[in-house]
Parts: sequence; C-alpha cells; structure tokens
Amino acid sequence: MTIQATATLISFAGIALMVGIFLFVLARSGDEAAYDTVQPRAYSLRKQLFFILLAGFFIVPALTLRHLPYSPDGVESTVVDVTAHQWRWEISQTDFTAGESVLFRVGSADVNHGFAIYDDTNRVLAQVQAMPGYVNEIAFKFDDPGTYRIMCLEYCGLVHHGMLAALSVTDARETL
Ligand SMILES: [Cu+2]
Repeated sequence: MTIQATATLISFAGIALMVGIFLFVLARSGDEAAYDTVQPRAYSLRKQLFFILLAGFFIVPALTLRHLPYSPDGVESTVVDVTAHQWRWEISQTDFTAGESVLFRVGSADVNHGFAIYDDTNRVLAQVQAMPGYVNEIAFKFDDPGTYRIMCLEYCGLVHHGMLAALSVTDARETL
C-alpha cells in the first residue's frame, strides 16, 4: 500500500471515529445526569486527552519527519538531476528498469516550474516544485515498465505547454 493510500485510510478511520462519537453524544443527549457527577469525570478525561495529544504531536513527527523524503522500501535510490528551463527539461538519466527507485533532485535555471510524472493515461503519479536557487527532492519507484511522461505543472510562460519529456522504463528481465 502506498503512503498516500495509508494516509487516506487513516483519515477515513479518524473521520468515522468522529462521526461515531458525534452520533453517540447525539443519541445520549436526551438522558439527564447530575452535573456534579459528570463534570469531574469529563474534566479528568479532558486532561488525559490533552497529554495524549501533546505526546502524539511530538512523537509522531519525531519518528516520521526525519525519514523524508521517503525512499520506497528503504532501497538505495538512483539519483537523477533535473533542471527546468523555459521551456525544456534537462534530465541526467531517462532510462530505468521496472522496480527501480529513483531520487529526482529538481531545480530550475530560470523561473518556477512544476516537475510532474504522468503515466500513459495522463494520471499524475508524483510532482514537485522546480524552483530557482533550490533543489527539491522527490523519490519515486517505477513499478511498471512503460513510457512515463514529464510535463510542467506550473504555468511558466508562453511555451509552458511545450515542456514535455519522457522516461522509459523497461522490464527488468529484458535487460538481463
Ligand atoms: Cu510550465
């Protein structure tokens, strides 16, 4: 499962939990209870929740953020330098094998561009900003052989639409 799919799943689980709590409170809203007995319990729960959230805000980022950018499967990546120009791509390597993990190091020689990888049905698979003066990294694993298209995803002037390139991914077995 991809990181995006996992994040989506966790988000939906969180939303479902919130909806569940809301419906539970709604269903119980008609029940009356003495305020004096409910208040201390609610306040103690609130205090516990505060510390759980506080711990979560430090622990989760500490464990996850230092791995960015995520390298798929933790495999050593092929490093590819990408420089965007008005209006073309300069890419240090365009031929890969299926299953290869690639770390694109993306910069720009002039203005802001968007480096976006598309599959053959023109679906965006990954994208990162190409900015002058910065090198932005994006890790991508080419699972399937085929031709992947590179298109500029940020309007950068007159021939923005002409900023096209292709990456060729061959089956690992063919190259043996
Ligand atoms: Cu552009």
